[in-house]
Amino acid sequence: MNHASFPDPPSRASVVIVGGGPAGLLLSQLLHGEGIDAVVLERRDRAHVEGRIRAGVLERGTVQLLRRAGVAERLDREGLPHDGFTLALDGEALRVDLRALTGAGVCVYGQTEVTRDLIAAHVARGAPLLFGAEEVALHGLDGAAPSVSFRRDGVAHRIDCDVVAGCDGFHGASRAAIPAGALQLFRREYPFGWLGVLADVPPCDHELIYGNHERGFALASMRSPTRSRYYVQVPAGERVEDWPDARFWDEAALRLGPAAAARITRGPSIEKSVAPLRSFVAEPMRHGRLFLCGDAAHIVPPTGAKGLNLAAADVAVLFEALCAHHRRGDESGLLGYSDRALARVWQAERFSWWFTRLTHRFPEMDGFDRRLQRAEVEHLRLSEAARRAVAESYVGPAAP
Ligand code: RFL
Ligand code: PHB
Repeated sequence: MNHASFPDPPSRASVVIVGGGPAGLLLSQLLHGEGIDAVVLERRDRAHVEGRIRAGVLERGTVQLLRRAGVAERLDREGLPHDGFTLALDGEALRVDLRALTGAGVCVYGQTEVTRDLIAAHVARGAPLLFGAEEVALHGLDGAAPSVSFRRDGVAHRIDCDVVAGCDGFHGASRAAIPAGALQLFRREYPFGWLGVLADVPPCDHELIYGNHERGFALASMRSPTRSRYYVQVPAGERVEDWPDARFWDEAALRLGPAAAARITRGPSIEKSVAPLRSFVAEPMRHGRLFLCGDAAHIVPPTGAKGLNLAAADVAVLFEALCAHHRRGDESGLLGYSDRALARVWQAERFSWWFTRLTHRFPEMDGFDRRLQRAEVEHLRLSEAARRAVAESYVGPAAP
């Protein structure tokens, strides 16, 4: 693969960022804006990174951070402001009015678009974003002079730095570079995944619908007024080939209930994939000079739409700490990074776990559990305080 359109690696940088997903790209963009030199090392090529379909809901804090990074021009034009969402249990709908309950809403704008905007900004500025960086290895994390080595187009490179930001996702090299004894891992695997379909059809509603049906969870989401994203819960290990479009649409319509089903426009899928569901946290999120951000440190099931927003929240905390370190030699923010980030992470873990339990069908569930799910939704219907608590978690904290 020829990656020659991007610059040759420097031999030194203040910050080496491993991973060019949203966390790594956003951190790099913010640092360059403050005149702090950073290099992003991304294993895959640009087309692959820009083609991944993932999250769709941005919290207000994430939108504000993207504005601060100077990459929100298209987001502000094309992002869809949402003031609420609907919970549909066995066809009965309950709307959670985010705006009335919290004074805030969320923005629907695909992670794919966020990533494209960030890459375009890097290219426009000529910032070092190196695709095709293979065999990334981290060195000297315990000392004051860490470095990162890698191969690109068959050539070996090494970059010396002050700090390494591990933004390389759940399967990356950064977390794996921390000695096992130095990390505590917390995890929950769920016995199901989400089968997602993207289609160029108008959404069935102007807001998202989270459906809980006897046969399992379904979600009606969107990317634009002409592009829809739907999901249905499937058993772990399900194969996409077993889900021709007609089967998918039948299942989504059934689970979302008759009112939504009547408004669903079917069309050929342009993307179809299964994502596993898990909850995962690695503590602490710092080891010496390595700072983990985003999926490298934690995973939430997508139900609460928190994965991308948590990655952005980590980046906000690390960025602030790196600025203080760079400008004033103040290390306190870096030393406190893990505790500060984890406080937010566990709030999102709690909400995502709770929302998943409320809306999914677990294999071991019996009539008692099902009645509890119904009672929980009824509780939300009856109690504005309960709805407000859900709405506050969904829109996320106000940016500091
Ligand atoms: P990412 O996006 O995984 O980016 C990590 C980047 O690091 C690269 N990389 C390496 N680079 C160099 N050397 C290595 N050894 C490397 N190993 C990996 C990868 O190629 C990649 O470019 O992590 P980041 O930046 O922390 O961003 C987090 C979000 O992407 C993630 O939380 C969400 O997308 C999670 N998620 C979803 N979240 C939602 O809120 N709603 C969703 O609908 C939703 N759907 C999803 C998802 C995550 C998925 N994954 C990870 C399988 C659907 C899927 C399929
Ligand atoms: C999506 O549009 O991909 C999406 C929306 C809300 C979620 C998860 C995924 O909770």
